[in-house]
Amino acid sequence: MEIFEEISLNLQKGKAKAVVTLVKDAIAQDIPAREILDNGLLAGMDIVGEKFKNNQVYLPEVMLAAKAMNMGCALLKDLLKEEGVQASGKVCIGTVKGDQHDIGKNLVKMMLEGKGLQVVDLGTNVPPAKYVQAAIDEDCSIIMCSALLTTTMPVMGDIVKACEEAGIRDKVKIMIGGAPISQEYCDKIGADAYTPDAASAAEMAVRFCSAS
Ligand code: B12
Repeated sequence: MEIFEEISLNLQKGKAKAVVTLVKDAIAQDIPAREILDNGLLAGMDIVGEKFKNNQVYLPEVMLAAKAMNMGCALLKDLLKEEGVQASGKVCIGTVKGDQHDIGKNLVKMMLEGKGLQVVDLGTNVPPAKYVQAAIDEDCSIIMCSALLTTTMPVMGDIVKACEEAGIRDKVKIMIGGAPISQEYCDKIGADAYTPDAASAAEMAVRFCSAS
């Protein structure tokens, strides 16, 4: 069986130890980290997501798969860092209040660090005031918000308003993302940018940091 398929299958079964071993094997075979991520880990997580939607797997299985995903991703962290000129700048990132999904946020964080940006990770379930405080205290040029639930998306609008009320809206860019988010939603709440994946999120962040 191809190694990507083995990673995907073990991730779907929530076998974190096997995923870690396989990812290490793939790295040892000089397979690019990006391919291990896209064709192994993310491919497996896509299938889990589809099965969860169709009630073919339930929450405990998804939690185990998510743990395996995060452990596999951690091994790729340094390898995803890009060679060459590194950007500079500081951003804070978090998953919005009411939302515990952090796999996407962690991937975005990894890509940002890979580009040389400093990242303040606020974790999950982050209320608007905490983003604002972090941006002020840590002097961040970008606030990055992740949401995976349609019920928590509106918190992103609250974050835009909280920045306005704190008088920092012209000093920070606000970027939003997560599976249910779209460019249309970004425009609607007055955020500065939406991108659909972690790599494009990091590219956009670098552009904002170099312009500021
Ligand atoms: C894993 C998972 C979980 C895990 C999360 C574990 C963890 N540590 O993250 C657990 C089991 C805990 C979980 C719980 C729940 N989940 Co859930 N979960 C998922 C699942 C299967 C995968 C999500 C994921 O990690 N995808 C992989 C990552 C890499 O993708 P991503 O997050 O979209 O991130 C990418 C981009 O969006 C982007 N991005 C992400 N963030 C940002 C931020 C910025 C600034 C930018 C620019 C880009 C960006 O870059 C990333 C990489 O390319 C999805 C199904 C799906 N298809 O999305 C459901 C899903 C999101 N969950 C769902 C639900 C309903 C729930 C629960 C309410 C279930 C329940 N009954 O309790 C709870 C909610 C808990 C809570 N309060 O948050 C629904 C949401 C439906 C909706 N319309 O809102 C989904 C869509 C499943 C479904 N189809 O029903 N879940």
